Amino acid sequence: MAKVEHIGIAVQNMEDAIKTYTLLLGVSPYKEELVESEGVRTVFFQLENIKIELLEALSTQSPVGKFLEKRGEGLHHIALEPNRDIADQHQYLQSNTIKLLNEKPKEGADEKNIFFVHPKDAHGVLLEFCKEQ
Ligand code: CMX
Repeated sequence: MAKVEHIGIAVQNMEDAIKTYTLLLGVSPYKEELVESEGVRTVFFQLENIKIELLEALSTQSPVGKFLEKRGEGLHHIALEPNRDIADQHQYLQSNTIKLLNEKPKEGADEKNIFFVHPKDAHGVLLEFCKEQ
């Protein structure tokens, strides 16, 4: 069975968001990472069985930059960890005509291989699939 690995939240100002989420979650972030290929600065909080990822855009033209401009701050994506290999999961969904946003899994934040499903093919939710490299 797949599990929810993390939830991504788009924020305008990372410093403000870190303060807020440190207070709300009762834990400090364990990792900060720039993911140039996605145009994003990420900060992760580890909870008991899920992570929260804060996302700040590196540019207005990046996916998170466009999201913030169009929809404002808030829930950006849900990341699922499949129980099968990430490449097998990609192939399985592709063969079932789900619109994927990456031709194949690629390196993402937090030492994971990742790919995204278009929100139009997931009833309005951007889904990420991720698995440890
Ligand atoms: N959640 C739900 N819907 C979303 C969305 C999101 N995060 N981002 C965009 N949409 C919606 C848009 O509102 C739009 O809906 P309407 O047609 O009803 O207006 C639709 O999806 C298409 O959006 P668009 O404006 O045509 O396309 P964009 O250029 O904004 O691209 C998307 C949208 C999802 C294809 C793009 O953001 C993408 O490729 N995302 C995957 C990569 C990514 O998000 N990386 C950042 C996170 C990296 C990390 O976690 O480390």
